[in-house]
Amino acid sequence: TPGANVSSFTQEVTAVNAAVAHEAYTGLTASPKTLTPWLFYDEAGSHLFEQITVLPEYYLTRTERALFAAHADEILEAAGGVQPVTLAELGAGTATKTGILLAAAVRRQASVLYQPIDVSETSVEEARENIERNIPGVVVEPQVANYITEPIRIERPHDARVLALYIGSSIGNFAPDEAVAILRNLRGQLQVGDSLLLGTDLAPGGTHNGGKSVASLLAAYDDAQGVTAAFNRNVLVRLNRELGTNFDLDRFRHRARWNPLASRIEMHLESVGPQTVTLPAGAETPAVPMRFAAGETIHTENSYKFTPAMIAAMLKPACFATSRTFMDAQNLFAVTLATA
Ligand code: AVJ
Repeated sequence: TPGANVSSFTQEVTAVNAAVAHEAYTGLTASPKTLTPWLFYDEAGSHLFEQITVLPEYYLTRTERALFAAHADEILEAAGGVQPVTLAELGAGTATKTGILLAAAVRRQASVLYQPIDVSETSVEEARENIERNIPGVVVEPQVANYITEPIRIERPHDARVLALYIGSSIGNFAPDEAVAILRNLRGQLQVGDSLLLGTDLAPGGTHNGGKSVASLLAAYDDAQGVTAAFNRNVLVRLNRELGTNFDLDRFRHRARWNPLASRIEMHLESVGPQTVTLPAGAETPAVPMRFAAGETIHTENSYKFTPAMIAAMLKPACFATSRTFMDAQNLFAVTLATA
């Protein structure tokens, strides 16, 4: 009935609001102040991220796409062999790069089931439209889920082998122990013979790496056009709109830092002076005045950068065996194929 639809929509919206309120309250009353990166991806933030992926400084997306283009057939051959495959993607977004792999899959079998899983309903619907329009033979079954907090289910039509995709350096948002937990959880859905394709950004310096300096890495997270700055600040726009906070956007600066000990880029929003921002009372939380000292930051994102040893150290405890690693000529980015 229409009534049932309205109420399930309302429940969903309420659940998202509650999660946003919870994250804002716990993160902003902590010391140091933090916000979780999934808060970036409202409609405006998802759009800004799409813009980031085509920036000249942001080499990640185009480098990974080139690796897919060069090795798609090899990847599908290794993942499928004589059996059909189904592709399931964690954090699929709009799935712009996945098309290359799906096109390779439909060259090998008449029909391919593609299962994109993402928190953003608008993104997976866009993925479905693009893929079904452009790649005949692919059937898209989107799943709207937070793969960190909610169980996922992967379908296996006609005993197909699963090729799970966790690409785009999405895993880089998580600390090493969380990353292993995510991979273990995924491994629990897979059977022996299934595969994982993992996309990771590579660390600067080091013997594995000729082509990446800390400066070029920082530029990828602090671009000349200010798109990444807008993406970072958008989280404050979102909190102002959804929770009624009164962040003054002109009083927080975008900062990107390289943390060599943790091997990660950190994004922060830095208070330009002393100021107080109010977080209004929520259902279960009182109104809180948040005081910022000059130069104090909200830590909004970690983006881990890997060495080959770090990639192996993440896959092994999750019970995946590395079968192939593909890197570009400059060793900017790695795509690792592993078997369950
Ligand atoms: C979507 C997590 C892979 O870490 O490079 C881009 C997000 N943040 N610019 C990344 C992001 C700033 C991106 N990931």
